[in-house]
Amino acid sequence: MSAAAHDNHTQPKSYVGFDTITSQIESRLLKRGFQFNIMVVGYSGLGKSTLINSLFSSRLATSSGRKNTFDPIEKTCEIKATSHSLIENGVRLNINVIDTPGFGDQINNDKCWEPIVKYIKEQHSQYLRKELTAQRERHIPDTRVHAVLYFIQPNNKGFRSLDLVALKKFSEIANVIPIIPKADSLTLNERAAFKKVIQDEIVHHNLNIYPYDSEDYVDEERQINEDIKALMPFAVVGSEREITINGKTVRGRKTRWGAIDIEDVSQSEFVYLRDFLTRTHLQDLIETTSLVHYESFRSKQLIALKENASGARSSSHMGNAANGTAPTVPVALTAAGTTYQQPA
Ligand SMILES: Nc1nc2c(ncn2[C@@H]2O[C@H](COP(=O)(O)OP(=O)(O)OP(=O)(O)O)[C@@H](O)[C@H]2O)c(=O)[nH]1
Ligand SMILES: [Mg+2]
Repeated sequence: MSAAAHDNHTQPKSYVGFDTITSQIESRLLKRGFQFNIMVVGYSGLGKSTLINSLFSSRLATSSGRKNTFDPIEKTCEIKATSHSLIENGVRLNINVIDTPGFGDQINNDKCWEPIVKYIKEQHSQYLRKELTAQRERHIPDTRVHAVLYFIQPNNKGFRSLDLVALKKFSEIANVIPIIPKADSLTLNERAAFKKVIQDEIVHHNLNIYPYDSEDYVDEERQINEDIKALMPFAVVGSEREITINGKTVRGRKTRWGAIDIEDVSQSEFVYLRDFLTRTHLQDLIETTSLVHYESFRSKQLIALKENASGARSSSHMGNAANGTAPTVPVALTAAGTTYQQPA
């Protein structure tokens, strides 16, 4: 584009009214509501359900893993999605909480990340199939996973080998946010040291943790992302209970060392995580899922389809991706058997 075309700003002589487009968009979006799909992954009992409930100040998740050592171990990592609708000041947020009980519970955990990867890809695949139909819906229901909260055991050591493999796999296909849960089990010094170990391992193993750099970001957004990266992994304390501290009722926990208000930033980074997920990056998480992760899945699938189609033009059931016709049954998109339950 030439510089002249770029600078050609004209102020209408009288008020036209197209500046209302932002409120027109707002009212349309408000009517539709927003969809946010959040997944929690980590060993049983690390406080996944408690944190989700604390984050959205609602009862969205119940503990679904093993309650005691006598309970049978699930055969595989099962995936359970539940839907909820939250309304705040007229804004409706539909949340799918995707729980992954059984992760890391097996004697051999070699492949326990597999059903999770399959689930994430399957949501992309479903979306793509709907996009490719001749009469596609105006609003394709979005079940793509927008954020994966990955819980690291607060053991003061570092990643286990399963964590490393799982994080590598998940971060290639979704926005991964590492969490140190039950931060009250570490002293402040231990917590700082543990965070440093994790941050170094993330760099050392080249894990692509959200948020990512993008040319589209302005300086301010870049700075926020730098600050977030310096803070990660969020060392949080979760609680669904209310306790009284100095005459004030707060959500907190009573520990051996005293009472903790989970929103007290000197003791828990819960507020930083909540602000990050809801106040600063909610839209970016949704957008990045669509523009980065889904896009990469989509282009790989379409290239594969095109190659298949050119390799077997005579095959009657394949479409021709090159001339834009979608196959009746895109072979590359057919669902592999999964063990998850769809939200109601
Ligand atoms: N000390 C401490 N305990 C916590 C914290 N968060 C949760 N808990 C407790 O840890 C136990 C397990 O919490 P859940 O939220 O059920 O853990 P989960 O990861 O969802 O467990 P599964 O669903 O079994 O995989 C409960 O007794 C919680 O009260 C925390 O921040 N600190
Ligand atoms: Mg749970």
